[in-house]
Amino acid sequence: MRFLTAGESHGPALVAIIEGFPAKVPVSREAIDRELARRQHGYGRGGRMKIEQDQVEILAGVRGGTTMGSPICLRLKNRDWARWAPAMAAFAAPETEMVTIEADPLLAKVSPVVTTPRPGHADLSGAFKYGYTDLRNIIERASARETAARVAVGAFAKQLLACFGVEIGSYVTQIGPVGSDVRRPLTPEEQANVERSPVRAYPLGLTETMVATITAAQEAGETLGGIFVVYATGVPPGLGSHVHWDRRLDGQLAQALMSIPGIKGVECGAGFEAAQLPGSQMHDPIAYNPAHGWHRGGNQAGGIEGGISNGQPILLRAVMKPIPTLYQGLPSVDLKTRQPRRAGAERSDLTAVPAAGVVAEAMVAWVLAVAFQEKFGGDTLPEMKRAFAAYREGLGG
Ligand code: EPS
Repeated sequence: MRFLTAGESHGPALVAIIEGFPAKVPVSREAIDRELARRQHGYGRGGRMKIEQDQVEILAGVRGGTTMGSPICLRLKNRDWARWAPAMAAFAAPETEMVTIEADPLLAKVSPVVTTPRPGHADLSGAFKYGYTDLRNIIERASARETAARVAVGAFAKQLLACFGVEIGSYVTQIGPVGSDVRRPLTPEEQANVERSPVRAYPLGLTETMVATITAAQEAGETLGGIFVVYATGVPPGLGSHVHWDRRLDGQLAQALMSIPGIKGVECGAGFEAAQLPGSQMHDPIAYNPAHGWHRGGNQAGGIEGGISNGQPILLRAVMKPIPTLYQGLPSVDLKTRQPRRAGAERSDLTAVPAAGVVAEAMVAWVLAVAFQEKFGGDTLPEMKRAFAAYREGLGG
């Protein structure tokens, strides 16, 4: 199973193709659109989120509300394309006139041609790699707008996993200097409350201070990063493998999270705190009783040992750096003149940590769905379910 996305931030649309997704999985448009709306939400998002109202169009692979086993093709239209068409057209020579942008209190127009790279963005390294002086060619695809397509793909993975009782959630534990160290799966009720927080915070009590910190950052012309937790419950033991480096589930999950724009670090379970713990406090005691089957005395491992899921919830944390587009403009050098020049502003977010948690859920869902299909095989959901039931029975509780 694999997926690809295509699309520029201000092109006509984002598309995704999912290949190898099992047949006969019930899917709903509402479930996909709900995930897309969650990604758009969050105090500190930029003006673009006021323009877009992401809704999925299914072009192939689904019939009558179930998957068909054929490639699934999705499209998300970019409403903003209407303004950008002259600058982004596929065949006509791009217009270099300033583009009037909407929904940004500080910017009225942006230039389609950008020659001063923003420190921290893909601009300069992309310019070196692809040989451009117009950074628009890099910015458009490096934009986190692409993560909308991933969220739509992840919604398919989530719906497959739900058939096996796997649920995935996330919450923000830190924005800038405000935060807590909580890292555990939430109850469905707690997770529902997180969705009501404008910064998707847990503990909920952090919300007000986080919102105030974002507002203060805006006034200071700054941006903020933060930390989120992403978890999966109901994961059976035996996903991933110890036998090869690229089959280790924790390695796959870390790669998937690091692939989200702005992510600079990932932890599994106790993560970096493990450095300070003696072995006796790190490793989760193993217990068994006939009534409850196998269980563990903690989850410092984050649900993965030896690169294999151990039946405990999967628990991951990731840190997102502050958004690299600052209205004050960071020190840089113009690519054409090679003279010092402050990087220009693009419409952007003050912080996108709440949205990054939703994207992380999609990526975790995808990795787990692939691991499920590897373990339980099959071209159809009923085949996977039979293999899953037989495996569960073999585990003996
Ligand atoms: C984003 C869309 C983008 C940005 C943001 C996230 O749209 P626009 O450039 O039109 O405002 O708001 O992207 C970035 C912060 C970035 O650095 O790329 C989205 O859909 O998430």
